[in-house]
Amino acid sequence: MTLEEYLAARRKQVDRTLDENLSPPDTPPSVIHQAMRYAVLGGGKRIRPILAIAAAEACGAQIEPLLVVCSALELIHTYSLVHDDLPALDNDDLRRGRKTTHVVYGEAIGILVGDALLTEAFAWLARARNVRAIEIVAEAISSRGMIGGQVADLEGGSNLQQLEFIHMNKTAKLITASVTLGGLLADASQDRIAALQRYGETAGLAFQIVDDLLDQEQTSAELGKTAGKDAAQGKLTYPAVMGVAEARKRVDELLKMAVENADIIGGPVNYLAPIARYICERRS
Ligand code: GRG
Repeated sequence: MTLEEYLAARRKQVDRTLDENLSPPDTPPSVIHQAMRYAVLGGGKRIRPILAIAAAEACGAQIEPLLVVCSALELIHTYSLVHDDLPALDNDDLRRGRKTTHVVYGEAIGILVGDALLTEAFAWLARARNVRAIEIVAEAISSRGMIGGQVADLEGGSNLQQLEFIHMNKTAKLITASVTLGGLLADASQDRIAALQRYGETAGLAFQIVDDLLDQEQTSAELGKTAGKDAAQGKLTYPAVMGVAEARKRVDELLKMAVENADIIGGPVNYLAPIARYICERRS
């Protein structure tokens, strides 16, 4: 299977899992369930659940029983996008090529959709009956992880160290938790879990540097979200701090480390290295 075929097949499985496990749109009160489905089912690369599935697969697991647990990561990611787009934060009206959830359903429902998705995610994660797996994900998105990164981003920064703190926490920790979750679900050895963590940290940081580069290189239509926001908001980004060429070089260095760790993990079906390349070479 080529990487494109692999990503398309896994995306289809994740989309089907999300559709089948989210409450039907007529569940009372229907507005919240319609809005949750609008937020989650409207596209997206599904990279976090795919990374968890790919990690579990590389460590020898059968993936079908793990789809619900891995898809919980997409609920968490979507909650962060819905809340990030709210007027109090980024105040954005375009996401995944469509109007943002609060623009369609109103701000109050936008807030509650995020809350409901986060809660639903932990109900799905609990199906793994694996307390360590739940703890790893919770820690990654806590005030010492994703939320902390978002707060540091709001406060702004002026140097590379602050920028790396924001990117590691806001983006890389959930990506690292995704691959670690896959390893834990597959009962992987400590050595493999450690390699998955290093893979997640390097591929996760590269993911956000590429996001910074795309924000200034691509159009809103190509990205499906508002482009050029970082510069407009005077945000600290990798290209702003070190220039485009150095930022690309840093992505290449991180990719090399991610691929080395993917190779350590091994396994007969291991798409982690090509997924890291895709993360670094993507155009949206
Ligand atoms: C506001 C709760 C809250 C958290 C804020 C993750 C985050 C932290 C905010 C979301 C906005 C943002 C710029 C996040 C950085 C991570 C990132 C690059 C998100 C976009 O992820 P993709 O490219 O999006 O995977 P798709 O649409 O493909 O799922």
